[in-house]
Amino acid sequence: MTRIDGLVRPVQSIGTYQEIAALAPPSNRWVVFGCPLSLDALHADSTPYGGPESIRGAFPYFEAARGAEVMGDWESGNIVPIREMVPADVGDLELGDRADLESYGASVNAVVQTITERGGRPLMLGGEHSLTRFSVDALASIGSVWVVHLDAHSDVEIAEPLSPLTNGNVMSYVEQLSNVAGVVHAGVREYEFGSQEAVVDLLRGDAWLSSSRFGQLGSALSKRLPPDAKVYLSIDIDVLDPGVNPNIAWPSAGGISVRELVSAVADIAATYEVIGADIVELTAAPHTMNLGAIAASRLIMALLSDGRVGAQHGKED
Ligand SMILES: [Mn+2]
Repeated sequence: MTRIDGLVRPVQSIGTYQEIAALAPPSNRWVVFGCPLSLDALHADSTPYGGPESIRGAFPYFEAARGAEVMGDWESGNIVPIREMVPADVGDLELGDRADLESYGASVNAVVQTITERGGRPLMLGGEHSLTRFSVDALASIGSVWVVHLDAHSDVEIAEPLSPLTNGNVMSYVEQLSNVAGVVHAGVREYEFGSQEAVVDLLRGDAWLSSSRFGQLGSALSKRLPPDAKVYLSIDIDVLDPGVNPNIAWPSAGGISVRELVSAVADIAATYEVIGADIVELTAAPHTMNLGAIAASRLIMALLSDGRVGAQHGKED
């Protein structure tokens, strides 16, 4: 029996709540877990720990199904059996008395390892982007993985040696993991500061798509990734324009639309074997509708359906 301290049953679950010790999902079924952790002081005018709860609260779809057999998606035109999409939800990893990121991260690692050992696919809802390092590291038994990173910020640190892990340099840590074949980044639009040589190297790297080039992600991936690539998708919800998602710590204007993001995620999920994912950096919005959580619920539908839901119908490349 697996025992992971700190997993608690959420008020509302996405799919079927299961204790992780009893987890036995059908093969490749998604398994949701929440990480209500924020170490970022800039989560100022919102509740920093409320991301996972907000996403679950904004996810109405399986309640809406009420015993229906299938669901039709206007965007893709696809009709999908609902039972194939319903994930297990093992709850939220509470901070409890953990003192630091490393000990919380060790629990994230244990949750992801347990999910993959039981044949499931982990979907982490956050919370801190820094936790992606622990989630990807825990996939080592699956073999080599490509990370697709969607974010307003590069999340790399160009100075050496690296500072301790934060949500601002997490991709520098992810790139160093021995099971990571490569990282492709898209949606980036914030500024980079550093030495002439380091900034030139970073901005001319061909694994980077700025926000205005986000629509080229599909072709950029097909040039770099083998067709049988295993993909881990890390979505920092601040990749969306802050006009459609203000519930974040580091807003950056000039972002992409919900439709562009959902469609890109659906395309990736339909094209590659997505073995795990995270949707991170969402904060709660106590006094307003949580727009980022509403967007996240559609991203989750694209993932749960392996891209059968959310891609734009009749789209031209
Ligand atoms: Mn980030």
